[in-house]
Amino acid sequence: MTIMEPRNKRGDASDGTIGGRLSRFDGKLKITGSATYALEQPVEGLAYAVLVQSRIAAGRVVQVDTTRAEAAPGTLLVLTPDIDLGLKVASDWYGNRPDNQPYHPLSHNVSFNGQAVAAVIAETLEQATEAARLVDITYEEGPAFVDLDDPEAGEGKLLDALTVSWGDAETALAASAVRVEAEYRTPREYHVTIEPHGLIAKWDGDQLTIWEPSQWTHGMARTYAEWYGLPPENVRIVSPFIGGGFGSKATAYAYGAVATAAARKLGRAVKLAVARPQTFTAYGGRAATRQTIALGANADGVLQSIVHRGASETATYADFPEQTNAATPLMYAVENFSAKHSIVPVNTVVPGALRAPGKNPSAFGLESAMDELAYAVGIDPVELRLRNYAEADPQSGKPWSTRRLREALAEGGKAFGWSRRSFEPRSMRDGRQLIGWGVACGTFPVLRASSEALIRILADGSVEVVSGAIDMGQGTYTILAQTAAEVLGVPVESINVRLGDSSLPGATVAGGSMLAGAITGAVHKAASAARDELIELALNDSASPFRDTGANTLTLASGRISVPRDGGLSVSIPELMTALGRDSVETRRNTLPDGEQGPEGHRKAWTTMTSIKGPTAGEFAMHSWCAHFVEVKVDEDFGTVRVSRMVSAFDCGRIYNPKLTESQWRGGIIMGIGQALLEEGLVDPRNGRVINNNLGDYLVATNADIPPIQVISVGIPDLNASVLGGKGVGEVGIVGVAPAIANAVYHATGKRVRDLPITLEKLQ
Ligand code: MCN
Ligand code: MOS
Repeated sequence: MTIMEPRNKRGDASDGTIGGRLSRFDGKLKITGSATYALEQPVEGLAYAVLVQSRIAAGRVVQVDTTRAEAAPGTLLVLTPDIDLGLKVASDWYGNRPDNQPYHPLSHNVSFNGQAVAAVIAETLEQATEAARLVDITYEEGPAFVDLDDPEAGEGKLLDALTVSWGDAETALAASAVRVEAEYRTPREYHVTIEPHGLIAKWDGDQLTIWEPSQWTHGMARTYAEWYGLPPENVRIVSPFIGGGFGSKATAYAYGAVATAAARKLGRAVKLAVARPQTFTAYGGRAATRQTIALGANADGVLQSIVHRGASETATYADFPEQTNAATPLMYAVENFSAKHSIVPVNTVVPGALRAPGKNPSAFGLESAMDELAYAVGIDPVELRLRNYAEADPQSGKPWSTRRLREALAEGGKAFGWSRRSFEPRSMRDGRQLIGWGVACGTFPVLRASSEALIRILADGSVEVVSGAIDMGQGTYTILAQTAAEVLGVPVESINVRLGDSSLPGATVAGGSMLAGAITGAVHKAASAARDELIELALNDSASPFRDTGANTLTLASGRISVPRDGGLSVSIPELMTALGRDSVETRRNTLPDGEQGPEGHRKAWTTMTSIKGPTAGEFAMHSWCAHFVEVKVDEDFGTVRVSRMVSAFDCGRIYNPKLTESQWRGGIIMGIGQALLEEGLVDPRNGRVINNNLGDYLVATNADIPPIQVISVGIPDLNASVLGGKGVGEVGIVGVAPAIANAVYHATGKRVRDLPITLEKLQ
């Protein structure tokens, strides 16, 4: 899908380059309803699939009686675990694949309440919904653990790869003059994207087309292809617009296998919309976590030791660690350190990545603990953080590539008015409202991956930018147009960006806050090559009007090619293309390292996580940083907490589009406010069912919960982090918000809430 309307009325040419504050090109299409989402694709002859989810937490499906469902009007097919779908297990994110193992998305083994166990396909959605109700399933129930704290679930599995230690943490802790130790907890949390999940699947022979919202068209296409034993190019994922993903739309799930298998069996296109309640178990949200942090410091608050023990829940059938010690070793200089993380299998769908996985709960623990230490020592929480400032990465020992966290604390604190804060809890009030001011820091690693892009300069002077990367609202369309406009010297209005299709050039996942860096790098490279080629043609082609100018160099600006001297020849791109007799100049470039060239290397790079480089892969430690300053008002009588003001300062390197970046930061902060005060997946202890599985009962922050949020950029270009000097933006905003709020609530009330969300009963 080409965004045909990149016309930003306020945008002039200078605004259209990198650093310009353009509005999102897709914004108007989305809010006016003209963006066609996956499930709105007009596909002929659709049949409708509805999932049947298990009602027990653990056990076996012993019998599925489909008689009543099959007899219902409109039923075309009922899929059960007894019907062989002929699928094979696909490889994991790193491309590892067990040999020839069969895969059935509807299993006899039930590992969690809400697991897909059957599906009905019918002529209409209503008929399929009714027939799904008539599928009679007999279960044999087994024992289930539904809670991270179930004593039967045990201590879990210690993950050696997540153990971090240096010095002698236990001894140094025992010898420390000041010690604080506490347990911090976060509940199950969910993505609740406004666009729910689902797909339309259509087979043409052995070609499979899937319209499905996707954070990673190439990665998801690989999974589908492997399920069906097809060459990768036979599967096409189409995903031009996405109504939010937050980590939940990066992989293909069981329901995708159900819909594609049903479409193949029926020889008809099938639409499967995962209903909102089903989204709570059709894929995993953020795992519940608990962690104990002990900080040892001297009397001046200088850290001597950190001892950290954390655990997160996982599924009984697969592992996903929500790493509680992801931020702990990075934030502060400390000579003695020990952190371990375990996963505890319970009967849940396997948890998944949700905006800033790991870093988020990790920062909740550490940044709450630092506030506790500030009060134990009796020094200001900002001052405490500065006294323990890490001048290099304490874990890897490498220098920071850039780390402007000191500046973030200074600028954020200044804008907030932190110096006017009184230290004592319960010392600030506004009538019956207790006022509290809290601070906390956050971080997110710079991950790097390769991508590919195609640039086409057309005869009419317009330019196409083409990639299989996606835009789920974060701004990819817009920043790629800005990148191409800058390199090619054409107005941003004449650039069309085409994204969201696995048949287009390869791109890494829109995850780990790395897509912007990866794909602007590829577009920059392809556009530079296109510019060079155009100038080369202008200088050397026998039909070029520049042949007689004697020029040996030309410039490309404002859509014109010119001899760079006063009065020198200047022609527009269309004039030149006409003279040259060309329809287009086309370049395709990738940013793969040499070892990953060749078709297999390409495929691996785009479709697996193997080529992703971590924050310390090179000479430096590279991360984004932030400092959040929060004011809360707590009603003394009712215990209700409102966030009344926020200032957050960020170091994300160079910012490609400040307007979009500010939205990203605010979006993360708003999710953080919801996490701090509202969000909590509630599980019925009797049967493992997610009770609040809808937008009415699973509370997320709404406009009324959100105060003015000032965001400040303190970053400087970091050319180690990416070609254009930017670091990741999309996730860091949420990291540290919840502890900043918890710290503000402590300052307001004198009550330390260590388990999220901070609800009024915890303040009684
Ligand atoms: N950007 C910038 N300058 C930079 C880096 C980024 O201007 N130096 C801006 C650009 O507008 C870019 C956006 O920030 O499009 C995000 O860039 P980046 O940090 O690279 O993140 P990704 O493009 O990889 O997007 C994924 C990231 C993640 S992992 C989650 S989770 C998340 C997020 O983005 N989910 C989102 N932001 C979201 N925003 C929306 N609207 N919806 C989601 O589901
Ligand atoms: Mo983001 S949770 O890495 O998609």
